[in-house]
Amino acid sequence: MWTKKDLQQLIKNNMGDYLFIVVSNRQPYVNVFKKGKMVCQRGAGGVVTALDPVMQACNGLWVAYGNGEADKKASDKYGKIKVPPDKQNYMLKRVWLTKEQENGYYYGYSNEALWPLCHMAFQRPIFRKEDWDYYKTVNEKFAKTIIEEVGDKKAFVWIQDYHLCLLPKYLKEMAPNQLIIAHFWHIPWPNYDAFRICPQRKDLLESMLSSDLLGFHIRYHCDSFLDAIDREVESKIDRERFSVVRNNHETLIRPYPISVDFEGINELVNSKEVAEAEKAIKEEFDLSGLKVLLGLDRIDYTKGIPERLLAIDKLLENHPDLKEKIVFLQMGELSRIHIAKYKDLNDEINALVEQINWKHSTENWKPIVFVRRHMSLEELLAFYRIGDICLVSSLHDGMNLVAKEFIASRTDESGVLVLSQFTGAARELADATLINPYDCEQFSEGIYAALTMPAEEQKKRMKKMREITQSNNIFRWAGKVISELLKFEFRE
Ligand code: GDG
Repeated sequence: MWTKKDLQQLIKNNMGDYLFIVVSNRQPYVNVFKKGKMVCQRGAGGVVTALDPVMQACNGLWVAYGNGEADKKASDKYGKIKVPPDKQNYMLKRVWLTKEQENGYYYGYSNEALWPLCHMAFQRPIFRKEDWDYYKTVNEKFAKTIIEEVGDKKAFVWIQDYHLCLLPKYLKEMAPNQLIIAHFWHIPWPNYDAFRICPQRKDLLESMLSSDLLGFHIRYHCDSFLDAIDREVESKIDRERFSVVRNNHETLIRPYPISVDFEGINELVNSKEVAEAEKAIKEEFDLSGLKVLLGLDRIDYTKGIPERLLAIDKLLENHPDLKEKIVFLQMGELSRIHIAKYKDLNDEINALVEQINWKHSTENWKPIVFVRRHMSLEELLAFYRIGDICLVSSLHDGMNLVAKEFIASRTDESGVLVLSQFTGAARELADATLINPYDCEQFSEGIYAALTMPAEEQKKRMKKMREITQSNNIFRWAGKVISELLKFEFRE
């Protein structure tokens, strides 16, 4: 089993004098003002959890967009700041963007074109020429920033996600022999019929082939990527080796399923802080005596939140005896709210919650509690513990970490995961109750099966899923990518 220490050791033993650079849109640490004071907060999520210790072990460099309100004040004149605040053992270099650049590159091309293009959620992508121009400008800006830092050294660069698709091409053009590049794609890769509508598809694919290693969550996404290459780019595809050779350069395509810090969650979940948070949540929402169904998502149209609400509605229609016995507690953080579709989704959810609660509520009870707020990590783990069932109903999802966090939090091996078959996580977590979020009847019966599942069966399934999540943990994800990356040799 991979641990944080193994990962640090791998880097210490093999990185030598080479630089290790991580590039992402989102930063690992953000500076904000709290009660008039400047504070430095660690970002949430798997990538930071896995790569922060790696960076600490190798004095690496992390390049990201500086979006925090106090970022400029906290950084030096080059946009640099040593992090973490207490140890200061690696460098974060912030890239500054104008409002127009953020709009075109982040909200526009990344999230109104690429995000809907890659997720089969029947949301039409919008390809605006101005957004594409900003996307190119910003990717080039990231590239120049990295090259400035590299100087005449050699570096391993690990790029994260769909915001920085053109970065491999710019980097290799600027420094052909100094960089070995890995790119991890955190969202699904669509099938060719969906992908081919993208006017910039050739530029995207050709740039991605400038990487040495390209990672997706599951094999199916690797296959879809190779199909796109087959149709669009003149190259030699080796389906056995999962590699593409173009202009004498080989790119390896590999599946690396991302995960969570299983051991870290297991330690923290039994702490005093989590126990206190658990008590507070139970009191706040008056959950005693009720079976609790949980939902937790960024509010995004790919996560199937309306479908989940409709399944609860159907469940109560088909099984009215469940009234006053269950409650569905959904937590949702607002996301990308500047984009019209996200605002509409929010309104749609409000209307559905209102309607379903009105339809089924009794004098002392309503079936749905919908809360929009950000939770601390302790609250998050407490939240996973108070439920009997966790509902993950994405219409399409690269992996879905909520599912894995729920599993990791259930140290007593109780609880049922109801999981969409369209998540990457469904490949590993086959002992979940798998549902199709588009099939309201089947989804609601899945919830009913979960509610009535005998304790012994729950335990059997949860145990298996915990074993899988423990061994396929976040450090394994990072360790596998970095081990492969370290096998490449620099060109002379
Ligand atoms: C993309 C892909 C892939 C949410 N609310 C709070 C909070 N969260 C955390 C969860 C979880 C994370 O946000 C959401 O991760 P997901 O994997 O579910 O989804 P995306 O944001 O869409 O991520 C996805 C992922 O990249 C990684 O590759 O799995 O498929 O779409 O970790 O816990 N965390 C805290 N408070 C909250 O209120 N602390």
